[in-house]
Amino acid sequence: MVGIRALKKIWMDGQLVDWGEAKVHVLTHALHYGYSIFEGIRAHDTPRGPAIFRLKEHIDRFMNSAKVYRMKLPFSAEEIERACVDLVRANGVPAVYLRPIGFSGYGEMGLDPTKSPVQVAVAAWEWGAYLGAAGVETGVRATVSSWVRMDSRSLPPQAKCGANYANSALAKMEATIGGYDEAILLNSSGMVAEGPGENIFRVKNGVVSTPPASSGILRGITRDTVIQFLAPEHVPFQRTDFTREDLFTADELFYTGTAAGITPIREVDGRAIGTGKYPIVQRLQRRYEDAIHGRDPAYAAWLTYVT
Ligand code: PPE
Repeated sequence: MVGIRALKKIWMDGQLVDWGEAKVHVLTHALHYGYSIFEGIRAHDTPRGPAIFRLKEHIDRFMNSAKVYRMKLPFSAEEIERACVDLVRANGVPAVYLRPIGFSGYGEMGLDPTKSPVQVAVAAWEWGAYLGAAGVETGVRATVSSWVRMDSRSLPPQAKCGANYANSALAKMEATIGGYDEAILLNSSGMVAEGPGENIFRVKNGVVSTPPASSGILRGITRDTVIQFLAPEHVPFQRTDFTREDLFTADELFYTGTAAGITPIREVDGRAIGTGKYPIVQRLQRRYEDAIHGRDPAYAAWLTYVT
């Protein structure tokens, strides 16, 4: 049972290999201890062919995740960027999600990952709306998780490490088993942090806010994109911590992420958010769609064309 439709190629350790040949051994170190770092990037169709959105920023974050974890990647940022471009071209599908991953490979078992070789791969697949196409239009139903977002003193959330996603998976499963679409995690101080795979924003009285990086979140690239949209939209903005009850009383709430795009939240733990209309979310969604599809020259520098 595979949900993903196989494309032609995967880039693995410096080469494009056939999809079915991108394999690892069962004693791959990262499979046991979660010692992997990864990225999620999207390519979209534009009038000038496929373009990868904010590739450089994603690969910069990838290199920083490796640095935090002392992972010596055998490829440079430029080589991994080129791998992403080559992969989109080789698969011939314009709209894909790209997943660069660095991990401790097959070598030694035991907790010191530096004893195993580091492998790097980039895969691409077609990934629709992360929280459902309807959710993007009408909003999703969220619940505040009983799981606390892991603290930066135990797992640094700004490094996109595979291990962080065990915490995310616990929250995600709890939400879906409870009949919700998605979770919202608080941090160990009880303030709102983020979703299992998304950042979160709040709109109140025309002001947009989002928790600061110090709240223990992944510093999302879509989060940064939305922040950069607010000045030209003439919407005031602040980075500030907010509480669970600030969620309930918001006029609009939304998730951001490469996978999720900009997805409004219509309900938190059975409380309807605002009036059920998303005027600011809709303006941001329009600007985002124009930017990623190459229709807004103001954001041309964010696109890497695959020609
Ligand atoms: N917080 C977390 C924990 C997170 O995983 C993501 C991305 C974000 C915030 C938003 O970051 P950015 O994509 O740079 O705007 N989550 C990725 C993986 C999702 C998955 O299920 O896999 C993603 O959206 O690509």
